[in-house]
Amino acid sequence: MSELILHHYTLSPFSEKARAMLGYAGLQWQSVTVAEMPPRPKLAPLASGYRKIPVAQIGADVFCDTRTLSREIARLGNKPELVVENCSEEVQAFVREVDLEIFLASIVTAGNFTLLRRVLKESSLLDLGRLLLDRIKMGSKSKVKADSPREMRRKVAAHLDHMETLLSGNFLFGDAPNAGDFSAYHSLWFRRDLAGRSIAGSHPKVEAWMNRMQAFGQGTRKDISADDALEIARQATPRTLPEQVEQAPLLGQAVRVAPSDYGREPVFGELCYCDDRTLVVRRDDAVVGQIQVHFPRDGFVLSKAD
Ligand SMILES: N[C@@H](CCC(=O)N[C@@H](CS)C(=O)NCC(=O)O)C(=O)O
Repeated sequence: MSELILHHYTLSPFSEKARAMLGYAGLQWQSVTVAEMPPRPKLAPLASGYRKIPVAQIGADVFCDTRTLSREIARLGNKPELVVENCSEEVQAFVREVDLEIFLASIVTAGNFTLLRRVLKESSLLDLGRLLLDRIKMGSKSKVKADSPREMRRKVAAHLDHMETLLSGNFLFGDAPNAGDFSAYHSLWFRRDLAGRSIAGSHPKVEAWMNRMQAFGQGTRKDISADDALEIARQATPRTLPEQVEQAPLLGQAVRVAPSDYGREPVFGELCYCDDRTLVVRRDDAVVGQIQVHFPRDGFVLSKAD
């Protein structure tokens, strides 16, 4: 069993991206199911203010955003192609677009009765109302400019056409999958597998690719409780970080780190490591003791804490 714990929920596309990468890497992992919206009191000591899902944990180290999480999965499963920075410029540009613009357009335009029935299987009507309000509030504070529904539908259709042309081999960028495939997969999973929107007729190669992606499975999952995960963090010591080679301006100082797009709730702590890919913030938490919270550089804003 790897020490990796994934804090996630069933209906979350980015959690599905993480589950799919864990499957591709053939890992055994531990699972904590969290609520679809805050408050998440038992995740809070670990996530430290970061509100997006999924979050991964290895002992007293916490990984926010699937970009940092994928590095851990790549390391544990020896799959360097899962790390976006290890891929070509073309793949990196593709990932930037699909993980943000295409994701938002796919999710916002997916809604239908099939999806409603699926969501109501996981939660009550009252909870669904609360979830919608939560997401409207999150959207209103977002820095990402919202397109009209028509433009979003056009973007999704153009994206599917583009994928169909990319698929001359088994995967989007060749014979083996890489970070680009996993970024494209989760939004289409939401549309096809949750909302029941067929792509087989109009985009047969994309449909066959989705099936190939799903054939990797989700690895071997062992459910543990949120209390178990907290206890694991409490018992652990944060990992030794690589030697700091460049002098970063805020190193050793109290900082604030927050996503630059949506769900911009910040994490406060001491900046203990920084390179061109990663930021690590150290915190002393009343519940779990000392932890290190890891973020990607890309898509996060680092500033001095007020
Ligand atoms: N860039 C983030 C995006 C994560 C994301 O947007 N997650 C959604 C769920 S799929 C979320 O957190 N929604 C708000 C919530 O669940 O509270 C990543 O790669 O992990």
